[in-house]
Amino acid sequence: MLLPDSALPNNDAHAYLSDRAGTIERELERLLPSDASGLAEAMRYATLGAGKRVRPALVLAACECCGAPSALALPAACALEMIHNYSLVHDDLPAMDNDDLRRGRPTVHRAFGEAEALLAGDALLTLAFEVISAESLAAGVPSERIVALVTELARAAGTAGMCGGQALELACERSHTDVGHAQTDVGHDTVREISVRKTGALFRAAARLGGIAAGASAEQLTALTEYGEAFGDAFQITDDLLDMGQDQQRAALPTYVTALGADGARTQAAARAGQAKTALADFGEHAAHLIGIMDLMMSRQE
Ligand code: GRG
Repeated sequence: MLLPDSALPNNDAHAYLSDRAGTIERELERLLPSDASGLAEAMRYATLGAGKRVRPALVLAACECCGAPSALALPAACALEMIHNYSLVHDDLPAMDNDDLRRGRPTVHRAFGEAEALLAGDALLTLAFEVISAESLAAGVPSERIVALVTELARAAGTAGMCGGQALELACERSHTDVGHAQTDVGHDTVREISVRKTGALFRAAARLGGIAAGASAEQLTALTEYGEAFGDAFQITDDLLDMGQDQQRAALPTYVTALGADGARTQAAARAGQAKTALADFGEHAAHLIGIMDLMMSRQE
């Protein structure tokens, strides 16, 4: 059950995020398959019990910001989190980043095998679209809004968004390896293009999905879009700063830190976080949770 949307103080983003993460966890638990198959087990392992749940919390907060109950946006929030988790499973595979650990435990392919990890990712992506359509209908979201939600999610996850960004990063990585250049040669524009699509598209979609589920006006949706885009930039730059010098494999990838330097990246992150918050000015105190989550992400240490 969702807490009544007004039950949490506006100024405590940590409490808000933790409460909404609990709601999302319980709903994911219900929505994921629970049969005895290895596929269901791998999907649950990939999704449950870890993760900050930032994207789905943003979906709920954006819906509330527009004055609608967050229950209307819960299916879209869970669908977005399923897509995020599928992307992590596939990103960890040997053909991509070849990671052994994710969220402090063995990656899905390490725990279940490569073919099983591929299928678990595929099944999470597919389930996301079942959930955002069928569960939104069951929650009482009008059908024209559901069409817009499905379109939004598909665009964010596909060629124009996350998959396209990942492909661009791969191409960039390979061309630089082929000609023997260091990744430090990759400029800010390319880093930004990769980041906006690979990471930013899901944050942009998070803010917009909440607005669409709520029936936001065109002006409200524009403001939420600006917030989501700026949030995505600030989040990725902060991530690059946190990753700085942490992982030799990641050091081969172009980042905001290699493109701007650490000080330049910090300045840029702060500027984009400020723009995210300013974009919500017309919502007044209804935007407090969205603003609080932005601040929380800027101060995170992992
Ligand atoms: C394989 C189709 C395909 C896409 C992969 C998004 C992506 C593209 C890969 C994820 C790898 C990565 C480290 C991306 C940067 C974005 C990012 C910081 C993801 C981690 O998000 P958090 O911090 O993770 O929200 P949790 O674990 O909290 O959910």
